[in-house]
Amino acid sequence: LSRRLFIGSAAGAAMAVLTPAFSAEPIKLRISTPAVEADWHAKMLPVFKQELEKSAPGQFDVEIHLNGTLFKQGTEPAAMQRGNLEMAMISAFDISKQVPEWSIFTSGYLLRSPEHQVKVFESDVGKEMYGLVEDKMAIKVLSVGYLGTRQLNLRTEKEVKTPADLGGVKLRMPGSDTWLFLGKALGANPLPVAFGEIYTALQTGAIDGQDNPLPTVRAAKFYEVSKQIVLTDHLVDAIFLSMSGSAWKKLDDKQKTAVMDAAKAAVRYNNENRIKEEAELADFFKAQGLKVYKPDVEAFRTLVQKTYLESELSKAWPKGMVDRVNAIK
Ligand code: KDO
Repeated sequence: LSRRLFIGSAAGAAMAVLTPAFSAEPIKLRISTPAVEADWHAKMLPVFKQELEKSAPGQFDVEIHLNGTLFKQGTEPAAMQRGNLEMAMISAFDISKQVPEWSIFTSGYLLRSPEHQVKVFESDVGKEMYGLVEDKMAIKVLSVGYLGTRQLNLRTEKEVKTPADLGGVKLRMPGSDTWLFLGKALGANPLPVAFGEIYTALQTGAIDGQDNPLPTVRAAKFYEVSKQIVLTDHLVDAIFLSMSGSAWKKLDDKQKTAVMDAAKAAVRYNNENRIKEEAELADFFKAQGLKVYKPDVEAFRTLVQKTYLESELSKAWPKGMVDRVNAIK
């Protein structure tokens, strides 16, 4: 109604441009993710929506698309860059395709814990690295969420103590070079498979195993088609709640603050719940009949760190960045 009142009035038209908060049409924010409904990074999206509705009533229309139904896993950054999607939760692996400096965060055994992850991204390191994403990708990172610590989950029974025990093991990884590199660094034979196809691939034996944090192994029910979980702790993984630069630029300052605060609230909800559940899940999987055990983590850490430091990937890491990340306590 308010919009119709502006029609034909020059002053009204100017006002409509200057004060987007009064626009009758809420700003559409479509979020696309491969996450399944029961996982914490999916459950945090309604929190984002509710928080935004509280602080900016009627100004946003948040649409949540799960299970990779709107955009396929890994295609979200390009969709945001083309203006076809407003928001997504992207990984360091997605980012490093366009910003090679970011492959530092795809490296196994660098970040030490969820607390370390938060501190790193709240520090100058985070500011600098987010700046690269804005400059090179025109994507605004709103906040970092803890996806969990990645572990191995196998349908085979052979015990895994060291990287050598993964020789010839067909380990599903998401479909990009940096992900496959991680699988290889662990000693396995990595195969690219989309997240939505893991369950069937485990069930049919197309793959021997996959890696994901324990809350995801529960939420996506991978444990139903697995015999063992090997607690390698190989990657303290992150998901970056992000907005396309073009959508971000259209917001006024108040709306930007509302979006940032809602993102922080959502991520806080994710982190608290995920960390709590992650600590309890080994018992749950054991009760489901799986073997759950720690391998020789030092053997994995030593090999993986060496492999990354000697790789082509590490040549793109900003100078001194590993030391700066390590120095954050
Ligand atoms: C996966 O495909 O293994 C992964 O964990 C990779 C993440 O970057 C992220 O895309 C995640 O899947 C999805 O959000 C589904 O949980």
